[in-house]
Order: sequence, then structure tokens, then C-alpha cells
Amino acid sequence: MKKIAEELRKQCGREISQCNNHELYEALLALVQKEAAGRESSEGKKKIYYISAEFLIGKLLSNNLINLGWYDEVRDLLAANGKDICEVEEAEPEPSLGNGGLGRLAACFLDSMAGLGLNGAGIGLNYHLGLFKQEFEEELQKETPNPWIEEKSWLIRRDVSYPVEFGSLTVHSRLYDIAVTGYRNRTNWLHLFDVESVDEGIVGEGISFDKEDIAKNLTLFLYPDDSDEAGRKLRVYQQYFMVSNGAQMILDECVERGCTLHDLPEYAVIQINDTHPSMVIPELIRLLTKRGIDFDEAVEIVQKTCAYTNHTILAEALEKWPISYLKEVVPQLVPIIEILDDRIRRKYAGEQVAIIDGDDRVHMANMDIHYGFSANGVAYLHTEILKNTELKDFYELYPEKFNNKTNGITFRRWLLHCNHPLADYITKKIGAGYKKDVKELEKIGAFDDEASLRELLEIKHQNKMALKHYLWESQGIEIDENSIFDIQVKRLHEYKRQQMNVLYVIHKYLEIKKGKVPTTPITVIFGAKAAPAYVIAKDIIHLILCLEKLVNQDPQVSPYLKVVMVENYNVTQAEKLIPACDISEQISLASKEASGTGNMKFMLNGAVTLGTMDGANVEIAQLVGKENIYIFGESSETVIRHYEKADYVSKDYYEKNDDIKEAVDFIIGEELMEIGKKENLQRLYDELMNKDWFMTLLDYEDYSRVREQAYKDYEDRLGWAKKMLVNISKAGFFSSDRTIAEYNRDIWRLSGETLG
Ligand code: 26V
Repeated sequence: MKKIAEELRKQCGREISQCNNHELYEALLALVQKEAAGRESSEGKKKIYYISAEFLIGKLLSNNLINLGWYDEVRDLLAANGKDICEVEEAEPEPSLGNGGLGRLAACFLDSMAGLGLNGAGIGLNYHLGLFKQEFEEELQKETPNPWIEEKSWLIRRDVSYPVEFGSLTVHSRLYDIAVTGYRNRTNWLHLFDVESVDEGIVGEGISFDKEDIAKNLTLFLYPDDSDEAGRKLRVYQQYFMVSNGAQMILDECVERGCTLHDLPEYAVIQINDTHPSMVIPELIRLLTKRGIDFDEAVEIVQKTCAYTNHTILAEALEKWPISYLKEVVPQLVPIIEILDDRIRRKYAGEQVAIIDGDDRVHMANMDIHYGFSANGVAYLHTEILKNTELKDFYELYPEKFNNKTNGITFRRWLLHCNHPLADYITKKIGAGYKKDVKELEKIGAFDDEASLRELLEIKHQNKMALKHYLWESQGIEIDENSIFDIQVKRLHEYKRQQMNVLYVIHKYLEIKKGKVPTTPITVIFGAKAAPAYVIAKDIIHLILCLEKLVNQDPQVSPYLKVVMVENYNVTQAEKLIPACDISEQISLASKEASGTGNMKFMLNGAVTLGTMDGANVEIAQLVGKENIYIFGESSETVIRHYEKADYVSKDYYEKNDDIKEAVDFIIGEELMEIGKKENLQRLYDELMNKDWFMTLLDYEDYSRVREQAYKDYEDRLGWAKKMLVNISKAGFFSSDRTIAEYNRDIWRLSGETLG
């Protein structure tokens, strides 16, 4: 206590009580950085490099304090000086380096690698304006830049720079590092590459900028709009910049540790996070040959070093770059990719497994699978679908490469940090052992007596009060803490079916208007960003915002039903929403959600899942049993069959079911049309009626029935608390420590003695 107090005073230059929250944040940042650097370790011959376009790390101060074992001390010290650690936390801007589940997963994985003592690093890009910031204007999403880098930040500027050659220019990179503190363990680094010529001044209206001025725009935004060719090429520039820097750094580091390059797989393993970093394969081959290794051996070395993770079966998200783009942006890789393709074509006849297709597009995932040693899916069902359907041809060629690694989440952030009341309660009941060994969490399941269950309900209530307060303060929205908090937060995509949730809300609204009011009021909360060029997704946001206005302003309805769409949903908001949730909406069209990780966070925080048999929901259902989860809808097999036969006709469902008809018609009815824009609402209506590619109406009837059942069961408060308890107690499986231990056991094989 004394040491931290003294250091903090020294850092601030005055008494703690005299500092404002921002000064305290900066002083703590400096202290943590110093301590973290001291915990850097050189232990371990082999190193895992996790390359990813996204690292959705969230605010870092509190998590670092927890991992260093300083949190309680600092909280008490601040309190003793009249300061609130929560307010100090608020001074920190949230880094904007990710988009959704894939990026948050990468962040959880870094935490677990360091916590398990693995010799590992993340490699990515330092986007200055990140993913866009979402604002609502006239019930529409508006995108604005999201600058997050302040003069004092977690970024440490390093004296490391590499030349990166593009077809028309060469840039020189600059490395920035962020410390990844392991829970009571070593520090690893997240390496983020940048270019100093980047110029935030070129951003004009909204998030528009000159997409062709590469030197100035290269690390401005994550996922710049790719609706035009210049945008798509910029993504190729970014991807190559990331992997070329990464590959140069990996080779330099390994050589420094005694690697001859011939033995690279003994020193490095590279996990390719989805296809954005796939060019690391030809780039490494290029660099190895440049350093004197012959081509065949270089291919062999790379094949033993790289492993690929698939995060989606959606065809449109599987990257296929036109070879013409690569010729322009990275001409040096093209002959290599052509040879790689040629070798596959000589070996295997099937066009489906080729790397360069008949339209001269490079299938990045195909290259990863052929020229890596491992390909994994991210949940049991997802991996099965990859093996049996989407990547069947590859599975037949290389059954030994395929493996499943069910996703996980770090309990440090998603329980210890975001839900202090629940973490304290669990510690009080079963001790602190679960913090290091999540298997112990199951012990909490024994505390199902009435008094304990009431305590659990009281914690949930406290968290609902905190969320109510936050929403009021931050967005001026008023909600009823005694209502059911029914939450769907995730990226906006048709396959996730936020629109199905909306149809149910419309149905409820109409019921209430007709006089049928729910026993307990309901608060339906959404949070979602839509990709800037994804028109229908933005129309769905428009519909939600119009409905929010209609419902909340209707005095006849709003005592029973509220709709809330939080603005700019991000990690910080997730940390407030998840602990307060009663019902977790995980309602994707079966087969389409590879895993989901929000589902795990909600479960751990005592929400009950309402979901389809998709992604990791399948494993949640298996663990908690059918009394403790609300499952509805068609199976993935049925859905896949519908796609094969092309026999889903949304109009049939509309005609057959009066509730569906009424709710769908309401989208273009006069109440919403008065609030919203005809063009957007009509387009969404037409989409649902005539296409509905992700089969919203297929499961509506069952969804509505099961959702009603969940609301009914909620009335039995102790019965519900028991469900909460089972969910919490079974969540241990979804710790990313388990996931990372499996990656290490089956794929990375870093030496065991570093685990501990
Ligand atoms: C694809 C694209 C396509 C172009 C526009 C920008 C963009 C950005 C990301 C992606 C990759 C999508 C893959 C993805 O995010 N998958 C999610 O990964 C999570 C972690 O494994 C998993 O829980 C989610 O179910 C899965 O959707």
C-alpha cells in the first residue's frame, strides 16, 4: 500500500486528493506500465505469434490492476483520498481496434496466454481512428471517426521499423507495443504496427477520406468502406503491411534467439486469425528465400509454422482477392502464390480446392489450409459443419489438420472486473481458487438454498440499478429496474436476426395496445453497429430506433414495455450491460453463428440464454441442461437442407401466421412511417417478404412461444434464480484459459514448463 501510495504521489507531483480523475488515470497508467515491463519474460524457446486484424482490448487500467494483484489496494487508496476508482476508469478512452467477436476473442486469448505463462505475442495494426464511432441522427446510424490515442496512452513507441514494399511505394513502419499483463504472471506484448506518415487531417465528412493516398491513410481506419475498388485495395494494403512487418519481426526475433531459419518451426508458431493475415504465408516464403533458403524448403518450413482459424461459414466473409489487386499492391507475392496454386493443381484435380479460381481470384482460406499444418473451427458444431459441408473437400484431403477449439472468454474481465458483486459473492461462498482454476466454479452450484438464491437475485438487482443509472447518465434513457432485462448486443447482421427480435417487440406492443399487458414489464435492449455499406443492416437499426420512439413515448405501452438501443455499443458498455441481463438473446439462424462469445459472457453473469441450437449455444445447452436454457427453432441440418433445396419461401410463413403478418405489415404501417423514413422501412419490408435470405420468419412462431414461456418462468423468482445459478456454475468450460490450454496442447506445443 505504502509503495503504491508513494509512487502515485510522486507520479502526480502532489497529494492524491488534489488530483483530478484524468491525472490519476495517467499516473496509474505510468505505474502499471513500469511494473508490467518488469514482469517481461524471456522464458521459452518457442513462441506463439497471434496475428489478427483486430484486437478489441477494451479499457486496460482496471484489468491490468487486477492482473498485477493491485486492484483492491489501489481502490482503497483512492477511496481513502476521496476518489472513486470507477470514475478514474472513466477517464480512459476505449481503444478502437476491433469490430466484434473475432477481435474480442483475440484480446481474451492474449490475456490467457500471459496468464498461463505462455511465451506469446499479438501482432496487429495501430488504427488511429479505429472502427467508426456510431451516432444516431434522425433514427439513422451515422459514422464518425473514433480517435482514441492520447498523448499518454498504453502505446509504447519502440525503436523498431521495417521497410514494407508495395507495387508503387515503400513505407517504413513504426512499432508500438501494449503490455499484456498475465493474471499473477508474466507480461507479453501486443505489437501494433503503424506508419508515421499517416495523416488524420485527410478525413473529411463523416469517415470519408482519400482512399488512394496510401502513405497518409494506411493505418487510419479498421475495415475502411470496401464498397468501391479503392476501398478493397486499401484493405489489401493494410493486410500486407500487417503481415510483412509481422514476418520480418518474427524472423529477426527467432534469429536473435539462435534460430538458423531451417529450424523455424522449433522457434515460432503463427496463428492466422481468420483470413485477414493469410498473406503471411507467401510473405514468409519470400523472406526466407531472400535469406538464402531454397524455395521448396521455405514452403515446407512455412507449412510447419502456420496454423489457421476459421471464424465463419458465410461465403461473403471468406476473402477472395482478385489477382489483379495483388499484382498492383503486392506484385512480389504473385509469382509465389501462382506456384503454390500450381502445386495444388498438379496434386489435386478438384477446382474447389484450388487457390486461384477460374475468375482469377485468390481464395485466402484455401491457401491457409493447404500451406498450414492446422485448421480449426471455433465451436463443436461449427467445426463439424466445416468438416462435413463447407470445407468437406479439404477435410477429405487432410483429416489430420482439422480440429475444434471451442471459444472462451477471460474471466478476469468478464467476471472479476465487470461484476464485482457477483465475484465477491462467489469468493465468499467457495473461496478465491476459482480465479486461477475455473473448474472450481462448479462448486457454487451447491448453494441453491433459498437464502443463497435470494442473495443472487439481490446481486442481479444491484447490477440492474447500476445499468439504469448508467443509461440515464450517459444517454438520458429511463428504464425500470423491476422489469425483465432482455438483451441482444452484437454486430448487426441479418443472420443474427435482430429483426426477429424486433418482430416480437412489435407483436408485444400490439398486444399491449389491445389490452393484454405482461405480468412483469419488459425492457428490450439492443446494441449493434452495422457495417457502413451494409444497407439492410442499417435499415434494421432504423426500424429499432423508430420503434424505440414509438413505444417509449406511448403512455399506454411504456409502463409495460421499453425499447432501448444503446449508442456506440463497445466493450465498455458490454461490461455494464452483461451483468444486468436476465435474458440473453442468441437467436442466429442455426449453422450461421460460428460460436458466439457474448453468449458465454451472459451465462457467466447469471443470464439465461434464449437461443437456437447454433454455435456454442449447443455446448451451453449440453452443460446446463434443458431446464436452464430456452432453445427454439430449426436445427442446423434443416437449415442447411433448406439452402440446398432452395425451398424456403418467406411469404408462406407470412401468409400462414397472423402474428407474423401483423408484425411485418406494421413495419410499413402509418405509426412507424410517421416517425421513420419510407425508403428504409419499405426496403426492409420488401426484403423480408421477398428474399429473407437468413430465414427470419422460419423460426418466428417457435421463438415467440419460447420467449413467452421464459417470461412466464421468470415470475417464479426462486425457480429463475436456480437457473441463473446453474448457468454461472457451468460456465467454467468457457474460460479462455481452457481454450488456450487446448490450442497449446494440440497446435502450438510450447514447452510445458512455462505453464504455471
Ligand atoms: C469478415 C469481414 C468481411 C468484410 C467486412 C469486414 C469483415 C470483418 C470481419 C470478418 C470476419 C468475420 C468473422 C467473425 O467475426 N466471426 C466471428 O468470430 C467469433 C469468434 O470466433 C465468433 O464467436 C462469431 O460467431 C463469429 O461470427
